[in-house]
Amino acid sequence: MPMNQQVDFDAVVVGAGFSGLYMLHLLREAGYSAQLYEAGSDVGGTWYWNQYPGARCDVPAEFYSYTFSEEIHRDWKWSAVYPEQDEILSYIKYVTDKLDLRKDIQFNTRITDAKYDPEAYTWSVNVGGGQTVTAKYFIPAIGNVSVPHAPAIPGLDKFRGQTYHTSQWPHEPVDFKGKRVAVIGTGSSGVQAITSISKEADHLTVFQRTPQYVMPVENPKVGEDDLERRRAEFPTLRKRVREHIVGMPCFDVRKMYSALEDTEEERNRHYEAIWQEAKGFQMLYAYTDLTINDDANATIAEFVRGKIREIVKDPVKAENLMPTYLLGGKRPVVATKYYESYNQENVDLVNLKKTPITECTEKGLVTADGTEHELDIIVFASGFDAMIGPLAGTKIRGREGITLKEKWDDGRNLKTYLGVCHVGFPNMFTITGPHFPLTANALAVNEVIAEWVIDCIEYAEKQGLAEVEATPQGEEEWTDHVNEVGNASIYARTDSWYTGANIEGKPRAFYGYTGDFQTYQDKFEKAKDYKALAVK
Ligand code: N01
Repeated sequence: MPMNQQVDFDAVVVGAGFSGLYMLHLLREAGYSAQLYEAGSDVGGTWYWNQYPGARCDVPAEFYSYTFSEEIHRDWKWSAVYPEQDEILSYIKYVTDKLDLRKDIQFNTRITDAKYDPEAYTWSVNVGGGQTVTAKYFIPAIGNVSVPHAPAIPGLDKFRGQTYHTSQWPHEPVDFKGKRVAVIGTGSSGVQAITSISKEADHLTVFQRTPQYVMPVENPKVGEDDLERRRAEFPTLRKRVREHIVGMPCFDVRKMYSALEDTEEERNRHYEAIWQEAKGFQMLYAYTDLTINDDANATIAEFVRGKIREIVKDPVKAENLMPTYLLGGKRPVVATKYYESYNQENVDLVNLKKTPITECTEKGLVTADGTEHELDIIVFASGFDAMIGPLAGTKIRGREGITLKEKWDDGRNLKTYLGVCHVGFPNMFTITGPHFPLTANALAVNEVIAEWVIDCIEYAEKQGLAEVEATPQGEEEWTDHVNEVGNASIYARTDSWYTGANIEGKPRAFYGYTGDFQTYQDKFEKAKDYKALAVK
Protein backbone atom coordinates (compact mmCIF):
# COMPACT_ATOMS: atom_id res chain seq x y z
CA MET A 1 0.00 0.00 0.00
CA PRO A 2 1.77 3.21 -1.11
CA MET A 3 2.14 6.17 1.21
CA ASN A 4 1.29 9.80 0.58
CA GLN A 5 4.53 11.56 1.45
CA GLN A 6 6.22 14.05 -0.89
CA VAL A 7 9.07 11.82 -1.96
CA ASP A 8 10.57 10.74 -5.25
CA PHE A 9 10.18 7.10 -4.30
CA ASP A 10 8.66 5.20 -1.44
CA ALA A 11 11.91 3.28 -1.15
CA VAL A 12 15.45 3.44 -2.46
CA VAL A 13 17.34 0.16 -2.57
CA VAL A 14 21.09 0.05 -3.13
CA GLY A 15 22.76 -2.96 -4.73
CA ALA A 16 21.54 -5.32 -7.46
CA GLY A 17 22.72 -8.57 -5.92
CA PHE A 18 20.47 -11.39 -4.77
CA SER A 19 19.15 -9.44 -1.76
CA GLY A 20 18.59 -6.04 -3.40
CA LEU A 21 16.78 -7.55 -6.37
CA TYR A 22 14.44 -9.58 -4.19
CA MET A 23 13.78 -6.51 -2.02
CA LEU A 24 12.90 -4.49 -5.12
CA HIS A 25 10.55 -7.24 -6.25
CA LEU A 26 8.79 -7.38 -2.86
CA LEU A 27 8.38 -3.61 -2.73
CA ARG A 28 6.86 -3.52 -6.18
CA GLU A 29 4.58 -6.46 -5.48
CA ALA A 30 3.28 -4.61 -2.42
CA GLY A 31 2.55 -1.55 -4.57
CA TYR A 32 5.39 0.76 -3.51
CA SER A 33 7.41 2.89 -5.88
CA ALA A 34 11.04 1.92 -5.58
CA GLN A 35 14.28 2.65 -7.35
CA LEU A 36 17.39 0.51 -7.11
CA TYR A 37 20.85 2.02 -7.65
CA GLU A 38 23.75 -0.20 -8.64
CA ALA A 39 27.43 0.71 -8.99
CA GLY A 40 28.07 -1.91 -11.68
CA SER A 41 26.86 -1.86 -15.25
CA ASP A 42 24.56 -4.85 -14.70
CA VAL A 43 22.88 -6.96 -12.03
CA GLY A 44 24.64 -9.73 -10.09
CA GLY A 45 26.30 -8.18 -7.04
CA THR A 46 29.04 -10.49 -5.83
CA TRP A 47 28.61 -12.65 -8.96
CA TYR A 48 29.07 -9.56 -11.16
CA TRP A 49 32.28 -8.40 -9.48
CA ASN A 50 33.96 -11.72 -8.68
CA GLN A 51 34.66 -13.02 -12.18
CA TYR A 52 38.06 -14.47 -11.29
CA PRO A 53 39.08 -17.82 -12.82
CA GLY A 54 37.62 -20.79 -10.95
CA ALA A 55 34.89 -18.75 -9.20
CA ARG A 56 31.92 -20.91 -8.40
CA CYS A 57 29.44 -21.51 -5.64
CA ASP A 58 30.24 -23.89 -2.82
CA VAL A 59 26.60 -24.34 -1.79
CA PRO A 60 24.70 -26.68 -4.16
CA ALA A 61 22.62 -24.53 -6.53
CA GLU A 62 19.55 -26.58 -5.71
CA PHE A 63 19.54 -24.64 -2.44
CA TYR A 64 21.45 -21.56 -3.58
CA SER A 65 18.44 -20.34 -5.58
CA TYR A 66 15.43 -18.21 -4.80
CA THR A 67 12.61 -20.18 -3.20
CA PHE A 68 9.74 -17.70 -3.70
CA SER A 69 8.68 -18.55 -7.25
CA GLU A 70 7.75 -21.97 -8.57
CA GLU A 71 7.81 -20.64 -12.11
CA ILE A 72 11.41 -19.45 -11.83
CA HIS A 73 12.38 -22.69 -10.14
CA ARG A 74 10.72 -24.81 -12.86
CA ASP A 75 12.08 -22.84 -15.79
CA TRP A 76 15.73 -22.53 -14.80
CA LYS A 77 18.02 -25.46 -15.55
CA TRP A 78 21.21 -25.62 -13.51
CA SER A 79 23.85 -27.57 -15.39
CA ALA A 80 25.94 -28.71 -12.41
CA VAL A 81 25.61 -29.23 -8.68
CA TYR A 82 28.02 -26.32 -7.97
CA PRO A 83 27.62 -23.98 -10.96
CA GLU A 84 30.33 -21.61 -12.05
CA GLN A 85 30.17 -17.85 -11.67
CA ASP A 86 28.93 -17.15 -15.21
CA GLU A 87 26.00 -19.53 -14.81
CA ILE A 88 24.96 -17.98 -11.50
CA LEU A 89 25.21 -14.55 -13.10
CA SER A 90 23.01 -15.78 -15.97
CA TYR A 91 20.47 -17.03 -13.43
CA ILE A 92 20.38 -13.61 -11.74
CA LYS A 93 19.91 -11.89 -15.10
CA TYR A 94 17.18 -14.35 -15.99
CA VAL A 95 15.30 -13.64 -12.74
CA THR A 96 15.76 -9.89 -13.23
CA ASP A 97 14.23 -10.06 -16.68
CA LYS A 98 11.50 -12.49 -15.69
CA LEU A 99 10.36 -10.08 -12.96
CA ASP A 100 10.94 -7.09 -15.24
CA LEU A 101 13.08 -5.40 -12.61
CA ARG A 102 15.42 -3.50 -14.91
CA LYS A 103 13.01 -0.63 -15.45
CA ASP A 104 13.47 0.34 -11.79
CA ILE A 105 17.24 -0.05 -11.71
CA GLN A 106 19.78 2.65 -12.46
CA PHE A 107 23.20 1.15 -13.22
CA ASN A 108 26.66 2.75 -13.05
CA THR A 109 25.58 4.69 -9.98
CA ARG A 110 27.63 4.23 -6.83
CA ILE A 111 25.87 5.63 -3.78
CA THR A 112 28.49 7.33 -1.64
CA ASP A 113 26.31 9.34 0.71
CA ALA A 114 22.79 9.54 2.02
CA LYS A 115 21.27 11.42 4.92
CA TYR A 116 18.13 11.31 7.00
CA ASP A 117 15.99 14.41 7.42
CA PRO A 118 14.24 14.08 10.81
CA GLU A 119 11.86 16.95 10.03
CA ALA A 120 10.57 15.49 6.77
CA TYR A 121 11.05 11.82 7.82
CA THR A 122 12.78 11.12 4.55
CA TRP A 123 16.12 9.97 3.26
CA SER A 124 18.03 12.07 0.70
CA VAL A 125 20.29 9.94 -1.41
CA ASN A 126 23.04 11.45 -3.51
CA VAL A 127 22.87 9.62 -6.84
CA GLY A 128 25.78 11.49 -8.42
CA GLY A 129 25.92 14.17 -11.09
CA GLY A 130 24.67 16.73 -8.54
CA GLN A 131 21.38 14.86 -8.18
CA THR A 132 19.62 13.83 -5.00
CA VAL A 133 16.54 11.67 -4.68
CA THR A 134 14.28 11.36 -1.65
CA ALA A 135 12.56 8.30 -0.26
CA LYS A 136 10.83 7.36 2.94
CA TYR A 137 12.69 4.07 3.22
CA PHE A 138 16.37 3.53 2.53
CA ILE A 139 17.54 -0.06 2.05
CA PRO A 140 21.27 -0.62 1.46
CA ALA A 141 21.89 -4.17 0.26
CA ILE A 142 25.53 -3.63 -0.64
CA GLY A 143 27.05 -6.93 0.46
CA ASN A 144 29.38 -7.72 3.28
CA VAL A 145 32.39 -9.00 1.35
CA SER A 146 32.41 -6.23 -1.22
CA VAL A 147 35.19 -3.86 -0.10
CA PRO A 148 38.48 -5.45 -1.21
CA HIS A 149 41.46 -5.62 1.11
CA ALA A 150 45.02 -5.95 -0.14
CA PRO A 151 48.33 -5.83 1.70
CA ALA A 152 50.30 -2.60 1.39
CA ILE A 153 53.47 -3.85 -0.32
CA PRO A 154 56.24 -1.26 -0.57
CA GLY A 155 57.14 -0.58 -4.19
CA LEU A 156 54.03 -2.18 -5.71
CA ASP A 157 53.59 0.87 -7.92
CA LYS A 158 56.93 0.03 -9.61
CA PHE A 159 55.74 -3.41 -10.75
CA ARG A 160 55.78 -3.62 -14.55
CA GLY A 161 53.34 -6.52 -14.79
CA GLN A 162 49.60 -6.61 -14.17
CA THR A 163 47.84 -6.74 -10.80
CA TYR A 164 44.29 -7.88 -10.09
CA HIS A 165 42.09 -8.37 -7.04
CA THR A 166 39.76 -11.38 -7.28
CA SER A 167 36.75 -9.22 -6.41
CA GLN A 168 37.48 -6.56 -9.03
CA TRP A 169 38.15 -8.92 -11.88
CA PRO A 170 37.96 -7.52 -15.42
CA HIS A 171 35.02 -8.72 -17.45
CA GLU A 172 37.29 -9.71 -20.31
CA PRO A 173 39.31 -12.93 -19.99
CA VAL A 174 42.82 -12.62 -18.54
CA ASP A 175 45.31 -14.75 -20.45
CA PHE A 176 47.67 -16.69 -18.16
CA LYS A 177 49.31 -18.76 -20.90
CA GLY A 178 53.09 -18.45 -20.80
CA LYS A 179 52.88 -16.15 -17.77
CA ARG A 180 54.53 -16.23 -14.35
CA VAL A 181 51.74 -15.62 -11.87
CA ALA A 182 51.50 -14.98 -8.11
CA VAL A 183 48.39 -15.56 -6.05
CA ILE A 184 48.46 -13.90 -2.62
CA GLY A 185 45.93 -15.43 -0.24
CA THR A 186 44.43 -18.87 0.24
CA GLY A 187 40.83 -18.26 1.34
CA SER A 188 37.85 -19.44 -0.74
CA SER A 189 38.73 -17.07 -3.61
CA GLY A 190 42.46 -17.86 -3.59
CA VAL A 191 41.94 -21.61 -3.48
CA GLN A 192 39.51 -21.51 -6.40
CA ALA A 193 41.83 -19.20 -8.37
CA ILE A 194 44.87 -21.40 -7.63
CA THR A 195 43.24 -24.62 -8.86
CA SER A 196 42.23 -22.85 -12.06
CA ILE A 197 45.28 -20.67 -12.82
CA SER A 198 47.70 -23.53 -12.09
CA LYS A 199 46.29 -25.35 -15.13
CA GLU A 200 47.03 -22.47 -17.48
CA ALA A 201 49.98 -20.43 -16.27
CA ASP A 202 53.55 -21.19 -17.13
CA HIS A 203 54.43 -20.83 -13.47
CA LEU A 204 52.35 -20.14 -10.36
CA THR A 205 53.71 -19.05 -7.00
CA VAL A 206 51.25 -19.15 -4.14
CA PHE A 207 51.98 -16.72 -1.30
CA GLN A 208 50.25 -18.20 1.72
CA ARG A 209 49.90 -16.51 5.10
CA THR A 210 47.73 -19.15 6.82
CA PRO A 211 47.17 -22.67 5.48
CA GLN A 212 43.61 -23.86 4.95
CA TYR A 213 41.73 -27.07 5.58
CA VAL A 214 40.29 -27.59 2.10
CA MET A 215 37.50 -30.15 1.73
CA PRO A 216 37.28 -31.99 -1.56
CA VAL A 217 34.31 -31.44 -3.81
CA GLU A 218 33.37 -32.94 -7.13
CA ASN A 219 30.96 -31.15 -9.39
CA PRO A 220 28.63 -33.61 -11.13
CA LYS A 221 26.49 -32.50 -14.03
CA VAL A 222 22.78 -32.23 -13.33
CA GLY A 223 20.71 -34.45 -15.60
CA GLU A 224 17.10 -34.10 -16.74
CA ASP A 225 16.01 -36.67 -14.10
CA ASP A 226 17.49 -34.56 -11.34
CA LEU A 227 15.84 -31.42 -12.69
CA GLU A 228 12.50 -33.24 -12.77
CA ARG A 229 12.96 -34.37 -9.16
CA ARG A 230 13.81 -30.79 -8.12
CA ARG A 231 10.72 -29.46 -9.89
CA ALA A 232 8.53 -32.07 -8.18
CA GLU A 233 10.07 -31.20 -4.80
CA PHE A 234 9.50 -27.45 -5.13
CA PRO A 235 6.45 -27.35 -2.81
CA THR A 236 8.64 -28.43 0.11
CA LEU A 237 11.83 -26.60 -0.93
CA ARG A 238 11.44 -23.51 1.21
CA LYS A 239 10.42 -25.55 4.25
CA ARG A 240 13.38 -27.91 3.85
CA VAL A 241 15.84 -25.03 3.50
CA ARG A 242 14.41 -23.11 6.44
CA GLU A 243 14.27 -26.13 8.72
CA HIS A 244 17.89 -27.08 8.14
CA ILE A 245 20.48 -25.94 10.67
CA VAL A 246 22.45 -23.99 8.02
CA GLY A 247 19.81 -23.80 5.28
CA MET A 248 21.47 -26.48 3.13
CA PRO A 249 19.39 -29.66 3.41
CA CYS A 250 21.86 -31.67 1.32
CA PHE A 251 24.16 -31.89 4.35
CA ASP A 252 23.18 -34.29 7.11
CA VAL A 253 24.86 -35.32 10.33
CA ARG A 254 26.05 -38.80 9.45
CA LYS A 255 26.57 -40.19 12.95
CA MET A 256 24.34 -38.73 15.61
CA TYR A 257 26.93 -38.95 18.37
CA SER A 258 30.33 -37.59 19.36
CA ALA A 259 33.39 -38.32 17.22
CA LEU A 260 35.07 -39.41 20.46
CA GLU A 261 32.70 -42.35 20.87
CA ASP A 262 34.18 -44.21 17.89
CA THR A 263 37.57 -45.88 17.92
CA GLU A 264 40.31 -44.08 15.98
CA GLU A 265 40.15 -46.77 13.31
CA GLU A 266 36.37 -46.54 12.93
CA ARG A 267 36.50 -42.74 12.91
CA ASN A 268 39.13 -42.57 10.20
CA ARG A 269 37.22 -45.10 8.10
CA HIS A 270 34.17 -42.86 8.45
CA TYR A 271 36.11 -39.69 7.55
CA GLU A 272 37.70 -41.46 4.59
CA ALA A 273 34.30 -42.54 3.23
CA ILE A 274 32.99 -38.96 3.40
CA TRP A 275 36.23 -37.56 1.95
CA GLN A 276 35.80 -39.93 -1.01
CA GLU A 277 32.22 -38.72 -1.54
CA ALA A 278 33.77 -35.29 -2.23
CA LYS A 279 30.75 -33.31 -1.06
CA GLY A 280 32.50 -30.27 0.39
CA PHE A 281 30.98 -29.09 3.66
CA GLN A 282 29.64 -32.61 4.38
CA MET A 283 32.96 -33.38 6.13
CA LEU A 284 31.94 -31.00 8.93
CA TYR A 285 28.84 -33.09 9.59
CA ALA A 286 30.53 -36.46 10.05
CA TYR A 287 29.55 -36.39 13.75
CA THR A 288 27.48 -34.11 15.95
CA ASP A 289 30.31 -32.32 17.73
CA LEU A 290 33.17 -31.55 15.36
CA THR A 291 32.82 -27.80 15.69
CA ILE A 292 31.73 -27.66 19.32
CA ASN A 293 34.20 -29.99 21.02
CA ASP A 294 37.91 -29.26 20.60
CA ASP A 295 38.94 -32.88 21.16
CA ALA A 296 36.49 -34.06 18.50
CA ASN A 297 37.74 -31.27 16.23
CA ALA A 298 41.33 -32.43 16.70
CA THR A 299 40.42 -35.84 15.22
CA ILE A 300 39.14 -34.43 11.93
CA ALA A 301 41.92 -31.80 11.76
CA GLU A 302 44.49 -34.60 12.08
CA PHE A 303 42.67 -36.62 9.42
CA VAL A 304 42.91 -33.71 6.95
CA ARG A 305 46.59 -33.14 7.79
CA GLY A 306 47.10 -36.84 7.06
CA LYS A 307 45.43 -36.30 3.68
CA ILE A 308 47.79 -33.39 2.92
CA ARG A 309 50.78 -35.63 3.78
CA GLU A 310 49.37 -38.37 1.57
CA ILE A 311 48.47 -36.17 -1.42
CA VAL A 312 51.31 -33.64 -1.58
CA LYS A 313 54.48 -35.41 -2.72
CA ASP A 314 57.01 -32.73 -1.72
CA PRO A 315 57.32 -33.01 2.10
CA VAL A 316 58.38 -29.35 2.47
CA LYS A 317 55.33 -28.12 0.55
CA ALA A 318 53.15 -30.54 2.53
CA GLU A 319 54.50 -29.23 5.83
CA ASN A 320 53.86 -25.63 4.77
CA LEU A 321 50.27 -26.52 3.79
CA MET A 322 49.41 -27.98 7.23
CA PRO A 323 46.90 -25.95 9.24
CA THR A 324 47.05 -26.30 13.02
CA TYR A 325 44.09 -24.21 14.22
CA LEU A 326 40.56 -25.53 14.84
CA LEU A 327 39.03 -26.93 11.65
CA GLY A 328 35.96 -24.87 10.75
CA GLY A 329 37.14 -21.90 12.83
CA LYS A 330 37.86 -20.06 9.62
CA ARG A 331 35.14 -20.12 6.98
CA PRO A 332 35.44 -23.62 5.50
CA VAL A 333 36.95 -23.84 2.03
CA VAL A 334 35.98 -26.45 -0.53
CA ALA A 335 37.67 -27.12 -3.88
CA THR A 336 38.39 -29.74 -6.49
CA LYS A 337 41.91 -31.16 -6.28
CA TYR A 338 43.42 -28.20 -4.43
CA TYR A 339 46.23 -30.05 -2.64
CA GLU A 340 46.93 -31.99 -5.85
CA SER A 341 47.80 -28.66 -7.57
CA TYR A 342 51.00 -28.54 -5.52
CA ASN A 343 52.25 -31.72 -7.23
CA GLN A 344 52.41 -29.84 -10.51
CA GLU A 345 55.94 -28.81 -11.43
CA ASN A 346 54.80 -25.33 -12.32
CA VAL A 347 53.42 -24.60 -8.81
CA ASP A 348 55.51 -23.27 -5.91
CA LEU A 349 54.48 -22.27 -2.43
CA VAL A 350 55.89 -19.47 -0.29
CA ASN A 351 55.12 -19.62 3.41
CA LEU A 352 54.71 -15.95 4.36
CA LYS A 353 54.93 -16.77 8.07
CA LYS A 354 58.53 -17.87 7.46
CA THR A 355 59.47 -15.50 4.64
CA PRO A 356 57.18 -12.46 4.43
CA ILE A 357 57.05 -10.22 1.38
CA THR A 358 59.40 -7.29 1.96
CA GLU A 359 58.91 -5.30 -1.23
CA CYS A 360 57.84 -5.31 -4.82
CA THR A 361 60.28 -4.43 -7.59
CA GLU A 362 59.74 -3.81 -11.29
CA LYS A 363 60.18 -7.54 -11.79
CA GLY A 364 58.21 -9.08 -8.96
CA LEU A 365 57.94 -9.81 -5.25
CA VAL A 366 60.88 -10.02 -2.88
CA THR A 367 60.66 -12.15 0.26
CA ALA A 368 62.58 -11.87 3.53
CA ASP A 369 65.08 -14.55 2.48
CA GLY A 370 66.22 -12.21 -0.32
CA THR A 371 64.55 -14.17 -3.15
CA GLU A 372 63.13 -12.09 -5.97
CA HIS A 373 60.14 -13.94 -7.46
CA GLU A 374 59.94 -12.71 -11.04
CA LEU A 375 56.35 -12.29 -12.17
CA ASP A 376 54.11 -11.12 -14.99
CA ILE A 377 50.85 -11.07 -13.01
CA ILE A 378 50.03 -10.65 -9.31
CA VAL A 379 46.57 -11.79 -8.20
CA PHE A 380 45.44 -10.48 -4.83
CA ALA A 381 43.07 -13.02 -3.31
CA SER A 382 43.57 -11.26 -0.01
CA GLY A 383 39.97 -10.85 1.05
CA PHE A 384 37.86 -7.98 2.26
CA ASP A 385 37.25 -5.32 4.86
CA ALA A 386 34.28 -7.52 5.60
CA MET A 387 30.91 -6.85 7.21
CA ILE A 388 31.18 -3.21 8.34
CA GLY A 389 33.50 -2.15 5.47
CA PRO A 390 30.84 -1.45 2.82
CA LEU A 391 28.38 0.46 5.07
CA ALA A 392 31.08 2.23 7.09
CA GLY A 393 32.72 3.27 3.83
CA THR A 394 29.54 4.96 2.64
CA LYS A 395 28.64 8.27 4.26
CA ILE A 396 25.22 7.30 5.54
CA ARG A 397 24.16 9.91 8.08
CA GLY A 398 21.32 9.34 10.50
CA ARG A 399 19.14 11.55 12.65
CA GLU A 400 22.01 13.28 14.48
CA GLY A 401 24.15 13.65 11.36
CA ILE A 402 26.65 11.01 12.44
CA THR A 403 27.73 8.27 10.05
CA LEU A 404 27.46 4.52 10.61
CA LYS A 405 31.25 4.44 10.78
CA GLU A 406 31.12 6.91 13.67
CA LYS A 407 28.21 5.16 15.35
CA TRP A 408 30.09 1.86 15.27
CA ASP A 409 33.45 3.50 16.12
CA ASP A 410 35.00 1.42 13.35
CA GLY A 411 33.75 -1.76 15.00
CA ARG A 412 34.71 -0.99 18.63
CA ASN A 413 31.07 -0.25 19.40
CA LEU A 414 29.27 -2.38 16.85
CA LYS A 415 25.57 -2.65 17.70
CA THR A 416 22.62 -3.45 15.47
CA TYR A 417 19.10 -4.76 15.85
CA LEU A 418 18.90 -8.04 13.89
CA GLY A 419 21.69 -6.67 11.69
CA VAL A 420 18.88 -4.79 9.95
CA CYS A 421 17.77 -1.75 12.02
CA HIS A 422 19.92 0.83 13.74
CA VAL A 423 19.36 3.34 16.54
CA GLY A 424 19.66 6.84 15.08
CA PHE A 425 18.89 5.67 11.53
CA PRO A 426 15.09 5.59 11.22
CA ASN A 427 13.40 3.98 8.21
CA MET A 428 16.66 2.40 7.16
CA PHE A 429 17.03 -1.38 6.75
CA THR A 430 20.37 -3.02 5.97
CA ILE A 431 20.10 -6.46 4.42
CA THR A 432 23.67 -7.72 4.17
CA GLY A 433 25.37 -5.62 6.82
CA PRO A 434 27.13 -6.53 10.04
CA HIS A 435 25.51 -9.26 12.16
CA PHE A 436 24.41 -11.02 8.97
CA PRO A 437 24.67 -14.80 9.57
CA LEU A 438 28.01 -16.22 8.53
CA THR A 439 27.33 -19.90 8.76
CA ALA A 440 23.98 -20.20 6.96
CA ASN A 441 23.08 -20.28 3.27
CA ALA A 442 23.30 -16.57 2.38
CA LEU A 443 20.53 -16.71 -0.19
CA ALA A 444 18.09 -18.22 2.30
CA VAL A 445 19.08 -15.56 4.83
CA ASN A 446 18.51 -12.80 2.27
CA GLU A 447 14.97 -14.03 1.74
CA VAL A 448 14.27 -14.11 5.48
CA ILE A 449 15.51 -10.54 5.93
CA ALA A 450 13.85 -9.03 2.84
CA GLU A 451 10.51 -10.61 3.79
CA TRP A 452 10.80 -9.24 7.34
CA VAL A 453 11.61 -5.78 5.96
CA ILE A 454 8.57 -5.71 3.67
CA ASP A 455 6.36 -6.92 6.54
CA CYS A 456 7.75 -4.15 8.72
CA ILE A 457 7.13 -1.51 6.05
CA GLU A 458 3.58 -2.81 5.59
CA TYR A 459 3.07 -2.64 9.34
CA ALA A 460 4.36 0.95 9.47
CA GLU A 461 2.18 2.04 6.58
CA LYS A 462 -0.94 0.38 7.91
CA GLN A 463 -0.38 2.11 11.26
CA GLY A 464 0.27 5.43 9.49
CA LEU A 465 3.71 5.75 11.06
CA ALA A 466 6.23 8.33 9.92
CA GLU A 467 9.21 6.54 11.45
CA VAL A 468 10.34 3.14 12.57
CA GLU A 469 13.68 2.80 14.30
CA ALA A 470 15.46 0.25 16.50
CA THR A 471 15.20 0.94 20.22
CA PRO A 472 18.42 1.05 22.27
CA GLN A 473 17.11 -1.92 24.22
CA GLY A 474 16.39 -3.90 21.06
CA GLU A 475 19.88 -3.17 19.78
CA GLU A 476 21.42 -4.05 23.13
CA GLU A 477 19.61 -7.38 23.44
CA TRP A 478 20.31 -8.50 19.88
CA THR A 479 23.97 -7.49 20.10
CA ASP A 480 24.34 -9.33 23.42
CA HIS A 481 22.89 -12.39 21.74
CA VAL A 482 25.32 -12.10 18.78
CA ASN A 483 28.26 -11.74 21.17
CA GLU A 484 27.08 -14.56 23.40
CA VAL A 485 26.80 -17.10 20.57
CA GLY A 486 30.03 -15.76 19.06
CA ASN A 487 31.96 -16.12 22.31
CA ALA A 488 30.72 -19.67 22.78
CA SER A 489 31.70 -20.63 19.23
CA ILE A 490 34.79 -21.97 17.56
CA TYR A 491 35.14 -18.61 15.76
CA ALA A 492 36.12 -16.87 18.99
CA ARG A 493 39.27 -18.98 19.12
CA THR A 494 40.39 -18.78 15.49
CA ASP A 495 41.70 -15.81 13.53
CA SER A 496 39.56 -14.96 10.51
CA TRP A 497 37.62 -12.17 8.82
CA TYR A 498 34.63 -13.19 10.98
CA THR A 499 36.26 -11.31 13.86
CA GLY A 500 38.27 -8.79 11.83
CA ALA A 501 41.55 -10.64 12.43
CA ASN A 502 42.39 -10.67 8.71
CA ILE A 503 43.25 -6.96 8.75
CA GLU A 504 45.95 -5.56 10.94
CA GLY A 505 44.56 -3.00 13.38
CA LYS A 506 40.88 -3.78 12.71
CA PRO A 507 39.12 -3.94 16.09
CA ARG A 508 38.15 -7.46 17.21
CA ALA A 509 34.38 -7.97 17.23
CA PHE A 510 31.78 -10.49 16.18
CA TYR A 511 31.02 -8.83 12.89
CA GLY A 512 28.60 -11.55 11.85
CA TYR A 513 26.01 -13.81 13.48
CA THR A 514 27.35 -17.28 14.18
CA GLY A 515 24.27 -18.89 15.74
CA ASP A 516 22.22 -21.50 13.94
CA PHE A 517 19.69 -20.70 11.24
CA GLN A 518 16.74 -21.86 13.37
CA THR A 519 17.49 -19.56 16.28
CA TYR A 520 18.08 -16.75 13.81
CA GLN A 521 14.69 -17.22 12.17
CA ASP A 522 13.01 -17.51 15.59
CA LYS A 523 14.39 -14.06 16.42
CA PHE A 524 12.88 -12.65 13.22
CA GLU A 525 9.56 -14.37 13.90
CA LYS A 526 9.47 -12.84 17.36
CA ALA A 527 10.49 -9.46 15.91
CA LYS A 528 7.23 -9.39 13.98
CA ASP A 529 5.63 -7.86 17.09
CA TYR A 530 7.83 -4.78 16.32
CA LYS A 531 8.26 -4.18 20.04
CA ALA A 532 11.95 -3.52 19.58
CA LEU A 533 11.16 -0.64 17.24
CA ALA A 534 10.47 2.92 18.31
CA VAL A 535 7.65 4.30 16.20
CA LYS A 536 6.34 7.77 15.54
O1 N01 B 1 38.92 -13.86 1.44
P1 N01 B 1 39.49 -14.48 2.80
P2 N01 B 1 38.27 -14.65 0.21
N1 N01 B 1 49.32 -10.80 3.36
O2 N01 B 1 39.56 -13.36 3.77
C1 N01 B 1 45.20 -13.73 3.02
C2 N01 B 1 33.12 -15.80 0.31
N2 N01 B 1 33.50 -16.53 -0.90
O3 N01 B 1 38.04 -13.66 -0.87
O4 N01 B 1 44.04 -16.38 6.64
C3 N01 B 1 49.16 -12.05 2.92
O5 N01 B 1 38.78 -15.71 3.21
C4 N01 B 1 44.45 -14.36 4.16
O6 N01 B 1 45.34 -14.91 5.10
P3 N01 B 1 44.87 -15.12 6.65
C5 N01 B 1 33.31 -16.71 1.52
O7 N01 B 1 32.39 -16.37 2.51
C6 N01 B 1 32.68 -17.54 -1.28
O8 N01 B 1 39.02 -15.85 -0.11
O9 N01 B 1 44.05 -13.90 7.03
N3 N01 B 1 48.02 -12.70 2.87
C7 N01 B 1 43.64 -15.39 3.39
O10 N01 B 1 44.40 -16.52 3.08
C8 N01 B 1 34.72 -16.36 1.92
O11 N01 B 1 35.05 -16.73 3.23
C9 N01 B 1 32.97 -18.28 -2.38
O12 N01 B 1 46.11 -15.22 7.39
C10 N01 B 1 46.95 -12.04 3.28
C11 N01 B 1 43.30 -14.65 2.12
O13 N01 B 1 44.27 -13.64 1.96
C12 N01 B 1 34.69 -14.86 1.69
O14 N01 B 1 33.98 -14.69 0.48
C13 N01 B 1 34.12 -18.00 -3.12
C14 N01 B 1 47.01 -10.71 3.75
C15 N01 B 1 41.94 -13.98 2.19
O15 N01 B 1 40.96 -14.94 2.40
C16 N01 B 1 36.06 -14.24 1.56
O16 N01 B 1 36.88 -15.11 0.76
C17 N01 B 1 34.93 -16.96 -2.72
C18 N01 B 1 48.27 -10.09 3.78
N4 N01 B 1 48.41 -8.84 4.25
C19 N01 B 1 34.61 -16.23 -1.61
N5 N01 B 1 45.78 -10.30 4.08
C20 N01 B 1 32.06 -19.37 -2.76
O17 N01 B 1 32.46 -20.39 -3.21
C21 N01 B 1 44.97 -11.36 3.85
N6 N01 B 1 45.68 -12.40 3.37
C22 N01 B 1 30.61 -19.22 -2.53
